Amino acid sequence: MKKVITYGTYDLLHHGHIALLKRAKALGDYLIVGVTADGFDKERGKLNVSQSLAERIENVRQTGIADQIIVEEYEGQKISDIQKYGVDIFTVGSDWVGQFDYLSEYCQVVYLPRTRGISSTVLRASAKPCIKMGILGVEGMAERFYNASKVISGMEMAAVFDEDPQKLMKFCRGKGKMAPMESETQLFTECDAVFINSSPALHHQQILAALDAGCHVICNPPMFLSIKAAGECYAKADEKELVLFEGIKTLYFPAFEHLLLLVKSGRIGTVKDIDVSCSQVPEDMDVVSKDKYKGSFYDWGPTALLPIIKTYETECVDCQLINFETDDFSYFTRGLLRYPNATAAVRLGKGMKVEGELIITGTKGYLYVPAPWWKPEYFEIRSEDLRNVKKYFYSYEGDGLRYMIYSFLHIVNDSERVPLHTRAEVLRTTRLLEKFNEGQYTTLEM
Ligand code: C2G
Repeated sequence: MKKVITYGTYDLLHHGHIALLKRAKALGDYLIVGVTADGFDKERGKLNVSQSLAERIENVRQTGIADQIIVEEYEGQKISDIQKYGVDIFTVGSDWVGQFDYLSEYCQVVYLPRTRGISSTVLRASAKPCIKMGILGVEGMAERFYNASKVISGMEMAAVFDEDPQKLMKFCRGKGKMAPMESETQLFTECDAVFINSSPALHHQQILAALDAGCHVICNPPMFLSIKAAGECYAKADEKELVLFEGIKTLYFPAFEHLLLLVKSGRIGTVKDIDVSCSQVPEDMDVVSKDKYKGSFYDWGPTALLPIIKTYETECVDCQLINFETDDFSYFTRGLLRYPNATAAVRLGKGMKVEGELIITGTKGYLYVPAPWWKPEYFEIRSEDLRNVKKYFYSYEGDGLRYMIYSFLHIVNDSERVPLHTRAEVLRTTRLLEKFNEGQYTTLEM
């Protein structure tokens, strides 16, 4: 009996998939179909899959062509499947020519012609309108946001505005469809959604204006500097039925999502302490140090507080901050946070370098993420018996920003979807930022 294997996502199953499955089956007597797990698609950068694994398996099952369906969960699984099931032929569509030649060491590799004119991407695009996205402010993250958006279907980068006309024109150069706008108002009118990439001091007014004009908002952290601003902006988002999303990219990395779930499941027992460090020494420190909102606590606070706020799920009882500063700019912030039954410590540097690791300490063990933990690829769970270290490996595509943009888009398209970052969590961070903004900390001269 000749065994054939093929793999795919099979999102919104269409006649191109079916033709491929039929041709694959015709190559032998028994067809195994590997359907990609959601996590695997995410890791290989395929972010816009609309159907769940269960639905996609059901699609394939209903064709009646597959003799066996398996799930493809990780890179490298193909070799192990071929050996495990005694496969004679591996096949896949011609869009993959050359990419699976390495499997010919294990079985015959056949690339079958792909059906023209149909794809899941086309079907997804016709199912949902394309979101027109704008950018407000061309400095910092704007370039990376623009680049990451290119790989995401269902949205197009349409317009941009910056107060500085020269910087605006420079940003638009070479970006075909990106139209420079004459004002903030024009930007909000032209777009369905906007990335607010300005100084935190401007966020409050800009968010209100964007929402008023009917734009969904994704905003650079920290989104708010006061609880009052947060309250007003969320009320406006509710009134207009629009999404207001704080864009902290760490939260959407596959590894980070998983480590939070492991901690929640009690894998390291009850969490009693969290130690978080982040730092950056920018090349243009002279320029950066002129803007107080680029200082250590404003810049790193929302990211550093994420693992703490996500794990403790309750209000901080006491927070002591010590800040090294000159002329209102903070270079280093050390914080000690007390929760009803647990503690946390942060060390945040801007123009000062610390070991950027994350340690979540529990009663049974601890979770360790090496630097830079905010772009996690790897972490360990360690316990008393040091031989018993469990290691977790992940990968991410690009610089990781695409996972965040994709989550934003998902919420924009599906109002029932629960955001990963809740309002209560944003407010808990805002409370600490407000305290800091009011100067409630101890100062040391830099
Ligand atoms: N296909 C096709 N014609 C189309 C579209 C897709 O023949 N118009 C084929 C693809 O070449 C692939 C299969 O249908 O062999 C499944 O396609 P996808 O669901 O897009 O999966 P893909 O990302 O190609 O995954 O490990 C996963 C595999 O590498 C392939």
